[in-house]
Amino acid sequence: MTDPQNPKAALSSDSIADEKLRLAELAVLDILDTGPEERFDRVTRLAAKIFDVPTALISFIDHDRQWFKARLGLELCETARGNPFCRHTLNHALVFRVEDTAADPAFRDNSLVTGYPHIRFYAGRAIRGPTGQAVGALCIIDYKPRTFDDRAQDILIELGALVEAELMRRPDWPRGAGHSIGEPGRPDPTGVVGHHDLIHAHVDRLLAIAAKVNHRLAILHLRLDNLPEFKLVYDAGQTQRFINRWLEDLQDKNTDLIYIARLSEMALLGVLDLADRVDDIRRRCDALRAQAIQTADINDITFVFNTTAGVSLFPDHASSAQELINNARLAHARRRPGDTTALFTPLMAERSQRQSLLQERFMRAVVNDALHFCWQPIFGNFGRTLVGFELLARWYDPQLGAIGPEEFIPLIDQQERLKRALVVKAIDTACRQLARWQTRHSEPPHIAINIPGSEFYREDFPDLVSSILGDHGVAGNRLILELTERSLIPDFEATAQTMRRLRQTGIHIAIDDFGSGYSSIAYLTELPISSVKIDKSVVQQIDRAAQRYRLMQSIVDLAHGQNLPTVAEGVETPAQLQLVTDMRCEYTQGFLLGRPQPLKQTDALVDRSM
Ligand code: G
Ligand code: MN
Repeated sequence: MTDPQNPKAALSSDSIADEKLRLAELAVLDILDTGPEERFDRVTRLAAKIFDVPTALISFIDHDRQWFKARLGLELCETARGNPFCRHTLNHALVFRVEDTAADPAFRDNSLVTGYPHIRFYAGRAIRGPTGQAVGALCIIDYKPRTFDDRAQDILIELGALVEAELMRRPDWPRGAGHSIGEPGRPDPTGVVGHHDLIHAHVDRLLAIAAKVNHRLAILHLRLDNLPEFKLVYDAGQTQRFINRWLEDLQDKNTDLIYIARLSEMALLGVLDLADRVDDIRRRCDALRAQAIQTADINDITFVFNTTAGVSLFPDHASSAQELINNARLAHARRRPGDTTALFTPLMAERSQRQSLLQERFMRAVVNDALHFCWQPIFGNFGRTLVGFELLARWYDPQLGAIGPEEFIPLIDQQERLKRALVVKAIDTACRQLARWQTRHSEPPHIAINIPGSEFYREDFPDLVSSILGDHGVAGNRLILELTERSLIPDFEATAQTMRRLRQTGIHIAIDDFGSGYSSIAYLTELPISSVKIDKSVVQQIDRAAQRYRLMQSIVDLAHGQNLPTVAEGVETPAQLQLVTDMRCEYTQGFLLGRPQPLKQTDALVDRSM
């Protein structure tokens, strides 16, 4: 007769085992030890009438007691929490019932059955707080056995929903100092199913209350940047305890920090009650971040967390927890280098939307092999001879149009596999073409390929290039690998070593975009490179700004001092072409002489010129 202890009917142990989370939820509701209220008494009266029972109760389960908010037909105002009726109810997804306690060995010896109030029949439905934690129960009790069918169960479930709705209707927040409603101490929340749903629901409730009392909230995405350092020294248990202590401490010291939770290993979510302040939000967040020094009594650990934060505001930036949390995370991800706290702006969302759209469509393009290459000719400045091409990756999306590498390369920066695929495809395309050209021309044009630093520095990169050259039966001496100065690491010895290994197969190396970044003379003097490509940001200004003209001239002279020829990139006007030629710059690549073009035109140009 006892409802079978069917594990499927019971809630997952995750959502009930965490007593601390449950109690935090109860604390938010702030209902314990409040006086009787008509809106709850109404439900117990209704239940008693519908089921024709002498007793109906609404109770909340504190850590050591069961406390009654509404009680009809019962003298007690609280009982010890250990009683099995409420324990089962809390654990039960639907309705927990015992139709006859005297016939049920699990209950017949219980003191609430053998003594006051002599329960013979019990049916209870868990009451959940806003984030889904079972905080209490609505139950009906009789002193004689009863049957309880599915229809009765449905009604009790509905009545329970009424109680829950009443609970939500309490505009009792925010309160004064020391009102901690967070749930810091949740052990390893990462990977707990539904954890983020709980957090969202919790924050949503805070938003609803804030809207009612006209308060502004700041949603913080806080990152513990140097947590890995801590974990190098301390084990998982110590780390967990330390962070919990730190979070509790943070809440104790900041009464306006009304919620804090761990979103993931490294990231925390904080909610600050700004009341009607908003002007000093960044200062307030920085102050909060600065409280990172913690001396925990666990093994006398002292540690300073380096934290960075992204912040979004309610109601300014969004109205749902989900969006606000996303916005705060976005603000964090898009903060300027060096900034420790960044406030969300709508522009960030726009950019990120375009980026996710691009990302998604780009992945599809890669899968469908829809990337292709264009060939931009490079000419000698003395005699206007065709000397080679730069192979440029292009992506044409039917909806978005042509998208240049400056936009799609950053999309794959974190995607090693895609980057490698793109590089292999470029080298393969170049070698295949060289193989064809070398059968027709004694002096085929050079082909230059852009190589990302992360690929270049891979241990097996020189071997990869050699093997592709071998596949097509071509020598390396017509291939130029372009490396931007930004992508090179300051370890000249390591860089030079890789370059020397590549040079052994005859491959040339060019420094690309020279003059656009932290141009180092050492790149030109200490590395075994073959040419220097001068960035278009320099070249395109030489006919307008004297200072750029002098910079260009210095770079050319510097390169010549090392016996390195130069390529002027981005030449668009005859005036620019004249000036770079006068400077004795050897080669030109730019729209004036040739745009990036498809292979067919490239082949025709080669056949005409060579
Ligand atoms: O930095 P890198 O050498 O990879 O630069 C090549 C890029 O520069 C290509 O995307 C190409 O389309 C672009 N480009 C080439 N010539 C010109 C030019 O004359 N003007 C402009 N604005 N861009 C050019
Ligand atoms: Mn290039």
